[in-house]
Amino acid sequence: MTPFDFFFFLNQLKIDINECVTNNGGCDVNARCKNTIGSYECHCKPGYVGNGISCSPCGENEYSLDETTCLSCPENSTSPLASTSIIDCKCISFNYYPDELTSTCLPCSLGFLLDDDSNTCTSNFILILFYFILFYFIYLFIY
Ligand SMILES: [Ca+2]
Repeated sequence: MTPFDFFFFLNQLKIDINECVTNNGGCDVNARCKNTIGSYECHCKPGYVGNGISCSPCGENEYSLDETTCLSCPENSTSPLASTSIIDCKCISFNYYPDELTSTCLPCSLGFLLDDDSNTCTSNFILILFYFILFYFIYLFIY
């Protein structure tokens, strides 16, 4: 048996060290260590990007579907650090609702207020009255 044959024999036995057992295999704390035969791999967790040895969270207004790219949330929406889905992007400001057609956040129309469910705008009588009086006085002021 030559040395080559011996190593071939060892390889056939699939003798492997599980590097992931100690110190997460040297992967980032925000990475998953995957043991393989003869080696190991580091993959950043969802919401984080990097090479696995070093992983950074996607920022506010961003989310990631894989470990390579942070994607931007739709216009007028924001998300917590290390978000993993576009669902984590919530409308940013007062009176903005999520519009399914454009997949963005749009402001409620004049005289409409955002419902408690944060999904729909409903006409508001007091607000309409307020705008009516306001425009009336602007009209009186101008003419
Ligand atoms: Ca291994």
